[in-house]
Amino acid sequence: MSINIGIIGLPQSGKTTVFNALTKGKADTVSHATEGASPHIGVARVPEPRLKVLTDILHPGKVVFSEAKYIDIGASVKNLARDKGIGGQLLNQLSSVDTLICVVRAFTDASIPHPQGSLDIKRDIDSLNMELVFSDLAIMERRLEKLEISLKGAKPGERTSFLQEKDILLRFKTELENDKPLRTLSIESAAARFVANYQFLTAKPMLIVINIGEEQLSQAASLEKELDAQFSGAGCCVVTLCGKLEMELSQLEESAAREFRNEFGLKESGLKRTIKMSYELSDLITFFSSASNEVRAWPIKKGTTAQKAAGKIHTDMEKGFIRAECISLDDLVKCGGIAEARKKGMLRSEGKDYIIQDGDVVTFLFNV
Ligand SMILES: Nc1nc2c(ncn2[C@@H]2O[C@H](COP(=O)(O)OP(=O)(O)OP(=O)(O)O)[C@@H](O)[C@H]2O)c(=O)[nH]1
Ligand SMILES: [Mg+2]
Repeated sequence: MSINIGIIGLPQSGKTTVFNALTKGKADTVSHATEGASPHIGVARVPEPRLKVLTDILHPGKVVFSEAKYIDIGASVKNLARDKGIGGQLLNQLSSVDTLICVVRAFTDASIPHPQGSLDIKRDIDSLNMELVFSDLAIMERRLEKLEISLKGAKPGERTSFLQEKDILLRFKTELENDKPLRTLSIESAAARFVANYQFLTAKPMLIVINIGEEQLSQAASLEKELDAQFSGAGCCVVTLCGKLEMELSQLEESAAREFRNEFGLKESGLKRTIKMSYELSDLITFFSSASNEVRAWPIKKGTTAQKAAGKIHTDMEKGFIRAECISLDDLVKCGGIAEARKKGMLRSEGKDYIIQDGDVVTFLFNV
């Protein structure tokens, strides 16, 4: 499974720059993207220090990290600054992502005019949030109109489910009208099904990336703290990132980049944190597989069963699932190896309904 993260933001906020930094990409940031241009797509390796711990114990020939896919949707995001709101192709592209990254401009540069005429981080976050709310409200209204028509012609057996849907949509609508994004609500399972169906944008986790200039690096932490207090909440976090500098560093050899970072007093963690936060916001946990001389990190949704997790590696493993041999990374470290863990009886044998835990090291046994 790969996780899809869509990058949005006002024009000229640094979306493509941040995209390049995250994915070591080289997409053009000079020319404005044109209407109808195809989005930039790239992947980033998700930082996972536990793979090093695992490698030191198991000495595999190969180590594979989880990946996150980033999509710089580009051109059509211009809609965000206009009255017409999110629609058409942009809405389709946004609906299909798991998580949103919202790039907000904090850097100052006289040669790059701000589309709103002035720099105002909070105003820009508010207006992006509002666009997402409007988009969801429009979807709801369209669906409610259709439901009214369906209700008129409904057979007695169909009425209950239509009425239930209407009820849920009206409830969501009230919350949105009170500026409450759907991600902040605790939604019961019947309603959650509808949310998943409609792919509401405010139901998606969101990472707000504050794109600061080099000269703002010394205020990065305090700015992040201030905005975090105001805008973070359920499924939403804030991070500051020096997009332009990180993009330039991402194009350098690792050793040269390290030297540069030291000079700037720039911790690697800025970029890594952004990747990790966007990954974790997506409600994912990581388990590790170790087989045929390869250790690998796998992303799965919280609550995934052993049998379903096996299917992420290979469909045959899911179909022919027998059992999973599991151990937490902590226990494996204590034992010093798989063989020792087995001897000590620390290697658990789990059935198909076992819920995989973050940090489990798993070997699946299966029939072909
Ligand atoms: N000085 C400075 N310039 C930046 C920074 N981040 C981005 N820029 C510049 O701002 C301009 C726009 O950056 P992009 O990354 O293309 O922004 P965008 O949001 O993708 O723009 P559109 O796709 O046209 O909406 C480019 O000239 C960047 O080099 C920064 O931190 N400091
Ligand atoms: Mg761009």
